[in-house]
Amino acid sequence: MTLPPPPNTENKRLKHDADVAALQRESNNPPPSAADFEDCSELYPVLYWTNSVQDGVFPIKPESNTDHFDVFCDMTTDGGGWTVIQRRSEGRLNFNRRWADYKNGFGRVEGEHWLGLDKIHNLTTQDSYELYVQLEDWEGNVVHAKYSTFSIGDEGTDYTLHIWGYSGDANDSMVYHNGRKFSANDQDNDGWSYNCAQYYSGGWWYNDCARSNLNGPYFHPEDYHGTDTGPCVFWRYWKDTSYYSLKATKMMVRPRNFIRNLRL
Ligand SMILES: [Ca+2]
Repeated sequence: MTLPPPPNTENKRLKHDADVAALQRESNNPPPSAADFEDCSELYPVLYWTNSVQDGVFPIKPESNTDHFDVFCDMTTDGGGWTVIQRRSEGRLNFNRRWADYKNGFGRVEGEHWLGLDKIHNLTTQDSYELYVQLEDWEGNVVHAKYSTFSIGDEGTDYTLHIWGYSGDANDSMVYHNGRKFSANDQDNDGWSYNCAQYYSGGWWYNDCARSNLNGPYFHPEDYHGTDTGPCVFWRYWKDTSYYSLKATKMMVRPRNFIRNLRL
């Protein structure tokens, strides 16, 4: 059973043990896990070798990023190797934010957060990426929507969304936004005469507004009364309505060939 070494650690493996020991003594050298992985999928084999496959926070550095940064890695869902880019789970984090916040990211990666459009762009353009959207309702049901193609352009394109190739059991509610620019409450790039992000609250790739908005306002069931309450965290074609406010959401990405290329 031959395992492919991760990038950079490969070079270090070529050295003799003594050299490795000397390398470890270099105090300014970051640990091999710190900066050498372009995403969670590259980290997955390392965890596998050390019998420590589990979800958690790890530092990564996509090709285009100059520094590494922490992300939450989902190493257990659908084969693992997923880099989480969005998560809602309890409604404590405000998602009604300006463009700059969506660009740079907000929240804490170990909990509710938005990773940031620049980072999502750098991640999803270094290879062919897929997207996994996991949704949970208030009755304990969990469904997913998987897209075989997912990337977003850079800020010069207003982070234009490229998404298609749906599979799953949540029903597609996102290809409607394919080709659309990102909008936030202070930047209207949508196809509506008013500002979708102001109406629906939360940045998204609005078309003529929403068939889905996972960044909408979060409600517990006792506080939500359908159209009387209004926009929420929704995925229209799962519940066949835009007025069911979801309990939990998770969006995550990995290279499309991850499973095929994985030789464990
Ligand atoms: Ca508009």
